Amino acid sequence: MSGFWAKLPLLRSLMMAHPEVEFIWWMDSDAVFTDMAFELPWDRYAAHNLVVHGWEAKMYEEKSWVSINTGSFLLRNCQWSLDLLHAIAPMGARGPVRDMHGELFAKELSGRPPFEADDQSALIYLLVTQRDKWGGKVFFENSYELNGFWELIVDRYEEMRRKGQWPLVTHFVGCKPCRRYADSYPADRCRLGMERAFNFADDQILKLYGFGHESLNGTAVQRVGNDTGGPLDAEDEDLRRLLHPTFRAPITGMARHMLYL
Ligand SMILES: [Mn+2]
Repeated sequence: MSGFWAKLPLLRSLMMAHPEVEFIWWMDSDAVFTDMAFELPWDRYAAHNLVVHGWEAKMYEEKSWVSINTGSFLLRNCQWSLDLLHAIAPMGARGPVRDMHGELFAKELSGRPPFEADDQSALIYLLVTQRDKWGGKVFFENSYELNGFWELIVDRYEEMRRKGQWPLVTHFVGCKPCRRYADSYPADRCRLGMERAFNFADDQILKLYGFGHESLNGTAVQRVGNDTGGPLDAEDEDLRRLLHPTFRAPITGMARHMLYL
């Protein structure tokens, strides 16, 4: 399978090769993590197998083709998920089948332009037409940006940083400057947005070392603190949240001394 459909066989292979892994997190190559301290609310998903960013009513009532986004989602490593991939895959066979399903999705899903079948539309179509079979195990997450649309985010990083509301993922949907799609965004706008997303996330790590970008629009970095020596020693709660849990135990007395060793 090619194009956006390649994720299906890849996910299947990963699930088969890693039975010890409970969840697979799919992230598109045009998506960036922009909150380095966020911890997923795993407990919330205990009874579900697929966690997508989106809105239930927008899918089942409006049948909107952007009711969910398949650029960043969680898939439980279980038979249900293998069955789901198996149910979607036939719609993506390259050639007449994929073209025919593209036309079907354009007719059945609201707002969808008539292009060849894509995995996102196929998933929505499957859920809309077979809700009883699959719907119960799908979690619609919209309490945080499991998938954040870049255009609504990249100009607001400074404001978000002030308010402490960081988007977990910034996804550059539609930034396809090499492909020259009619609906592609200007390459310069995409590139600056990506630069800003990277710098915004990078600053969260650099801060541990006492540095930060002068501006999110450029690569120049400046000193913002004096704690450049031992990031593991960081006192600041926000900084300590960035550490792997293994290193996050309360650092006092002897423990602190041992860390220095
Ligand atoms: Mn993408």
